[in-house]
Amino acid sequence: MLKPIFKKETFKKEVKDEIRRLFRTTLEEATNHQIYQAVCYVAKDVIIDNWMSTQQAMKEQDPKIVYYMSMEFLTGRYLGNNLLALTAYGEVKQALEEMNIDIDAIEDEERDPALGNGGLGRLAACFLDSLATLGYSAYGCGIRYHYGMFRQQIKDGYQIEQPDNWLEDGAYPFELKRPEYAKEIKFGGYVAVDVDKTTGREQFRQAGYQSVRAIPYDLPIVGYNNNVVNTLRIWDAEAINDFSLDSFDKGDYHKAVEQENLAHTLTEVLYPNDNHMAGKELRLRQQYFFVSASIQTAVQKYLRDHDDIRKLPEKAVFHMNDTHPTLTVPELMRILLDEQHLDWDEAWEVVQKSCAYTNHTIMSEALEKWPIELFSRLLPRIYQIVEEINRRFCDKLQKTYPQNADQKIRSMAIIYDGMVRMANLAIVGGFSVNGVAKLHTEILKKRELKDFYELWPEKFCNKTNGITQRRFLLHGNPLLADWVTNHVGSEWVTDLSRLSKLAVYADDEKAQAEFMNIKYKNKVRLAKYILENNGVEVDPRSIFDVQVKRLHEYKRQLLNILHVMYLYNKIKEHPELPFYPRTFIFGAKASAGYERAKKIIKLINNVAEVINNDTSIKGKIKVVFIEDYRVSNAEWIYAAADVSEQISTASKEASGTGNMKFMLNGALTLGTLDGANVEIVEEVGEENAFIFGLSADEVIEYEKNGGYDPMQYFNSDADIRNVLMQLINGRYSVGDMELFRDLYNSLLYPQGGNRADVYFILADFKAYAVAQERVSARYLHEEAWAKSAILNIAHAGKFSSDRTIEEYAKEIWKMDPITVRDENV
Ligand code: KOT
Repeated sequence: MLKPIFKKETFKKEVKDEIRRLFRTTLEEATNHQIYQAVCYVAKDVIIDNWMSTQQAMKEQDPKIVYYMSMEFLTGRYLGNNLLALTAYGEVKQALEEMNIDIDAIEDEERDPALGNGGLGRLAACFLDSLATLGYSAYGCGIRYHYGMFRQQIKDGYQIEQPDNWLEDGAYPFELKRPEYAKEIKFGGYVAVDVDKTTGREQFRQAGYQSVRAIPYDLPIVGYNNNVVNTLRIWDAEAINDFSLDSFDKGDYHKAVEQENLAHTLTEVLYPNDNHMAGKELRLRQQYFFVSASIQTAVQKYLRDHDDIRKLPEKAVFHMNDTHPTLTVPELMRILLDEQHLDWDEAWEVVQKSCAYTNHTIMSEALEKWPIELFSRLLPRIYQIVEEINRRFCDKLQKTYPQNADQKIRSMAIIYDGMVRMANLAIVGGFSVNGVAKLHTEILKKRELKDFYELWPEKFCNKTNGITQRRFLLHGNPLLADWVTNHVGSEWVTDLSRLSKLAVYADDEKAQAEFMNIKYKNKVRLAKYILENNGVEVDPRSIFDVQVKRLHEYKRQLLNILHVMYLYNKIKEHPELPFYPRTFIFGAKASAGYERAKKIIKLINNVAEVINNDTSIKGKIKVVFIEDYRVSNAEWIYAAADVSEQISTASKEASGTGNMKFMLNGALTLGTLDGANVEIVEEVGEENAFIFGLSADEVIEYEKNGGYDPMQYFNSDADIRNVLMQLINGRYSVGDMELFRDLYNSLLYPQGGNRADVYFILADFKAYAVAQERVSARYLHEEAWAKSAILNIAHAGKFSSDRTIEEYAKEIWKMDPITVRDENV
């Protein structure tokens, strides 16, 4: 129900009052940024009421709580979404219009909180949205990085990283600092043992440590139209003793300086690596910092209202978003043993019943392992506990597999070969392991985690990822959202399965024309953005063919751009052949140290430069690299896409979630049978997508046998050979034959221990080109295209994160929702 404060006249007055209070100025004098802040604070007032009501309801109903532990929450902007969730967006938009203010311009004043890299962090944000909307009690637990994902600039075709100072105003309008809930986090030192004189029990404690104070900042997560406001709690670090005289007196000056520095660097920056492990000491510190603060808080909260700590699993579950928060397992053990004085078996039972783990990738370079030396130096007591967990687990393996214990220990031990293996710790320490799409979970069970699956089949399950329709349709594509509502009613906003009712309109000419018209308008909107931000003019009547995601070799942006080069050659050779104009749109950040990925960005930009300036092809192809791809511009990009490029090497993309966002916005998938693409095609039918390339089984089979020979393709296929030669003949590098030689070499020759063409680009090239021809052919028949697009939307229901979260809640977390009363009625 709309809160009275959002009634237009009241709202206008509130905004003006807020501007006066905050900035001592008038609406007429205020900048857009000041108006944005004022609107946030007006909304925040309402949100805080609901926030408190939610806390009250939790007290009364005492639900089980899920703690979603994640190093990344890629929320994107809050204002628009919060207004939508409060069902106040329309009213606020109108009120602003009456004050001559455009709501888009106000929303545009908000910095994107970019506290994540890509899919994994965005998934966490979608999950929080769904948890609140479904009424589950949840805390997101993470880190308040001062600098999130870097801002990307393209200069001379190269990626330049600029710091993302999202807190430049000093604070974020929707956050609340909660110093009263601060926690102390200890690093280093040694483990001291005291013996209790009466019981004879050994008591362990960390001594000689350095510590920092963890300060929580709470961000409200507003459920859709249900008065629920959950909390995303991100932790910042402050020094515990700022240069007290005391330290000087005790000669502890050095320690004081160190603690100050430690606090300062701890939360400074997000590691910008996607699907890659940063084996840096600071990263491990970050992990323990937010895990310890969160687990201490959760235990304390539980004990406020309950007395038996052994029943913690009835009221709390800790979900580990990949292995990054795996220290949850030993940290909870530590608290139960050292602070709650449970014995080992009791403590272990509590831990095993309250921890669950999601695996998001099988890429070997992402597998987290830490050298014992570093781990035990930084976290001596935690290491001791991990060692004991490992000792008991290896004992169990010895007993269970007397015949082949050595082999089992080699693959399953937590500590092995001088390293602590975090995935193994997460699996042993919890009751649940899940993959993020059917194919991915099968690969985990049959290959990556085969031994664990054989030991504990009951721990394994699949939870196919999802996305929130409230951000990626309702907010990102208002024209299509209205159109959908006109056809199936508005219930899809909280029940995406309602979209299936659209299927009857797939053959309806009027519906098809309306859909194509909406798509066209969204393409105009994006074309304008591209012109303003990239200075490239694109034709909204051309096919918008889009690949936006992190830049990684396994995602194969290189396959896409090589194909563009091939098409361009064809058009130059045969200008007389009909060709439906195509705009190839790329957006991708490469990790700062990932040289080959950065080279691919440079190649895309150089190819764009050549093709976009060649008037002889009459604009048949345009290539655009959208700078600084991020959540806020992503919403517009999905809305405008015709073709969704999901072309990873089969078996490598665990799920993908961009694929779902495109589908929901009526784009057709051009992809391999990888990750969730498999399920997308299962839902919509292969005839409404363009599937090509090696299957996961085929890729895995090749890999078992040492790869394949790309040289065969090079030698036997003139098209492929021509394109590859253009990488080293200066065609796209103003004569510089070396610029792209590494890319060329990577496709044809073994490289530093790697096979040639690890990602099977040449093996899939022709199949991809043929699939692209099918795309062009289909687009010639506008009705056929519109029909497939409408069917994609109609079959996107499964891919709501609401469905995913219901599955987690029922099958893993075993939780029930709460209800929060509307204070207005
Ligand atoms: C791994 C290490 C560091 C940072 C990120 C990762 C990571 C990201 N691992 N998997 N992902 C992606 O997670 C998404 C959400 O489940 C998947 O859709 C996607 O396929 C993964 O690559």
